[in-house]
Amino acid sequence: MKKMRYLVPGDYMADPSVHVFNGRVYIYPSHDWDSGAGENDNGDHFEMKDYHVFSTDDVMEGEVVDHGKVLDLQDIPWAGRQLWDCDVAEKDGKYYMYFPMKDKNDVFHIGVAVADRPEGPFIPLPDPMRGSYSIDPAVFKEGDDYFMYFGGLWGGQLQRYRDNKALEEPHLEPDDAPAIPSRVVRLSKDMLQFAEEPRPIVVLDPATGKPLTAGDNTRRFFEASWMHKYNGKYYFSYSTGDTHRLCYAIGDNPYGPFTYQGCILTPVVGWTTHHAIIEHKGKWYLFHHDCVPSGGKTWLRSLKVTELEYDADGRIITIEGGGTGDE
Ligand code: FUB
Repeated sequence: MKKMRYLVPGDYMADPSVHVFNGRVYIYPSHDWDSGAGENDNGDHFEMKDYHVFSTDDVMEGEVVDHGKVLDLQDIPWAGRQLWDCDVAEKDGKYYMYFPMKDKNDVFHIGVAVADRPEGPFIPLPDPMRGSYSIDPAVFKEGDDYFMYFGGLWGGQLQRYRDNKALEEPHLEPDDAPAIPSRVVRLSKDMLQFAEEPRPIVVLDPATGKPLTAGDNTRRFFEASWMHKYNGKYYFSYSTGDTHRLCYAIGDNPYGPFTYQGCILTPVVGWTTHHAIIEHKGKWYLFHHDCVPSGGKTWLRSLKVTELEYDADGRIITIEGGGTGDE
């Protein structure tokens, strides 16, 4: 049985984004709470309203420090509701938090908040990033460039956009059409805007060389993008949403295309699954969440970590999540 650790047993934290800054591991989760909102496919039950930051110098055994509340929805000028999965990037000693939130018209955009230290506090900009939409930003640094991966279906609103334009009618593609893709965009030098039009992330079927289809819901992208690099290859990983798996695909550069490889984590207890992968002190870790401590309440998720391993060919060894996918 693989060793798993719950990182914040006293509270409900989900959607981890994790980075090593100045040699220390910093964790940026969503902060779940029991708002009483009814559960639906729109995700109204995820009514989060603030962020905390956590840090540790030893992922499996060390003390996990709660740096307290670092950003509150009521301090964000364009706020409507729902602070979902955020991420943080460092450039020239400043820390940039990217967070998805619905505006006053209930449309998701991605905002930026800036801090002088990785543990915040983060000061929000008055407006969201121009041209931003949907959810789940994850930022990856490559040389002097920073790439943001983002997007999520259903409640994450990605089906409302095509070619970066809002559609009159949201479209979920027919089963045999290419799946709706995650997006990637290079950030501007000041880290506050997109430097280009977002591009689709294409995940190819290794057997046919063609994009995965919308009906292939045990393998196609749904939400929760993450990017990491291993042995010179780019590993794009994501949740399959309604089939509750974390999967990955490998490419030769940050834009892709990526070729589908397999499952990182089988379903956990709870509907959503979400993750971050980092290396620290020579070991690799998978941060994720499940709903075991809340007794299966899908809107009250708990942060977990376990070691992640590769085989000799660079394939990630699948980890059992402990759920069935039917919870
Ligand atoms: O936490 C709200 C949403 O649930 C996230 O944005 C998704 O990735 C899923 O984990």
